[in-house]
Amino acid sequence: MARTDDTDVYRLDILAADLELLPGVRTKCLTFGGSFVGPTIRAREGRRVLVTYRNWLSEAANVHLHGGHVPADSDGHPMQVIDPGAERLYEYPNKQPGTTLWYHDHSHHVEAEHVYRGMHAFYLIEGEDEHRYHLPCGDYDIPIAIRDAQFDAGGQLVHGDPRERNVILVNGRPKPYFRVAARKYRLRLLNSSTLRFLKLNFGSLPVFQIGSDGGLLPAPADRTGTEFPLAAGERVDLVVDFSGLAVGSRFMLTNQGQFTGNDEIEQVLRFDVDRTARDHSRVPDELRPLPELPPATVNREVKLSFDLTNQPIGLINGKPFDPDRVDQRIQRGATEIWTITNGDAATKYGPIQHSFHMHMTQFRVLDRDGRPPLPGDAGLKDTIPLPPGTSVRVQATFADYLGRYLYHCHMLEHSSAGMMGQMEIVD
Ligand SMILES: [Cu+2]
Repeated sequence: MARTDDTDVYRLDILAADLELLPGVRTKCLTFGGSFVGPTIRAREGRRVLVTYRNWLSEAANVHLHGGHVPADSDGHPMQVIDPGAERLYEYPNKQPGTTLWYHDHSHHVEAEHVYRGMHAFYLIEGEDEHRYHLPCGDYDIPIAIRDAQFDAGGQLVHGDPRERNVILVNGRPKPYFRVAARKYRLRLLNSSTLRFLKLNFGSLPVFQIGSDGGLLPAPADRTGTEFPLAAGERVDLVVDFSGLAVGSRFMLTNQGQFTGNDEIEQVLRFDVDRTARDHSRVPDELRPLPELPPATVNREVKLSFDLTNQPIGLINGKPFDPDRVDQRIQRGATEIWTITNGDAATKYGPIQHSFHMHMTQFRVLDRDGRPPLPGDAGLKDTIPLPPGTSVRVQATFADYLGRYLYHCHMLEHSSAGMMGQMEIVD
């Protein structure tokens, strides 16, 4: 890493690595920087980051900064890949509120498999205002990536039937434990699964939601005792208070299983309280005000569905992704309302879940089927669940950059099968 006055400069390799995910077993992974999860990049609001990725794989790959407001040629468009042996420079201006982003592969048709096999990592932007809130920081600010996986008898990852993905990995480890002090922690949770919806549960521990995908909320929301549903790619930023637990006690974060039976509660991450610690952090009454919501001038309808006649084909407004086709032309600076619908309420396989992710900008959820947004829809969002047969209205402003960006289902096997559209920001 190098630093100049206004820029942090990194080099990272995209490479295969044999890693110990399960105890005593080497698993072949595809990685950023040789680890699973890849290295966390810590950026600061207003300070540029340049990353040059060299691809040591025998196949093309690329990098998408999920939730980042970045120039189009640094966005990891599926057709802008890094060929084997080549490298590519990505520019991240970090001109957006501080938040929890992640980066992952987005190469055409294979993003699901690449992410599944390990190409994902955190990218944290620290806001200029962040020190003011006295949130837990340093050793008490922990990014946690949660996802499922299937391993064969030899310990190798199987990218097959998602219902067989019966191992939950937390930062790349099954059922790990984390030693905590009896105090407040900031936990940044990411669902890094390619398909699975999580429903995370902290039981009776005091939990405050302080942020969502795109940054801090205007005020913390007391979500003690509520579940945290997270679609693949979604994040939630929490302050969790362990101070009521005695030293020596343990606490289990659980998930309500999606594929293994509705009533099964999976153990995700055990917290072992092993010490006390001073805690000057706070859950303040107020956090960062949300940006103004300018009036929208354009309305669009976007419908996600499958063509299940033969091999499933993912569709948006009836068409599979075509990199040579622009589906929505958007004036730079425009504010728009998109009504996004899940058209798969009743397929021959039953109702099918989708999610929605927009590149280039963060949006706000206005309503769901005319009703108020869900608790998880609060704040600035880039990824939301889209249950079968439902519609959600979101509002976004497309500022600063020109060029082609994507919107798609973030169940990555669905986007790999074509459930993606292309927008072009024009003057
Ligand atoms: Cu989908």
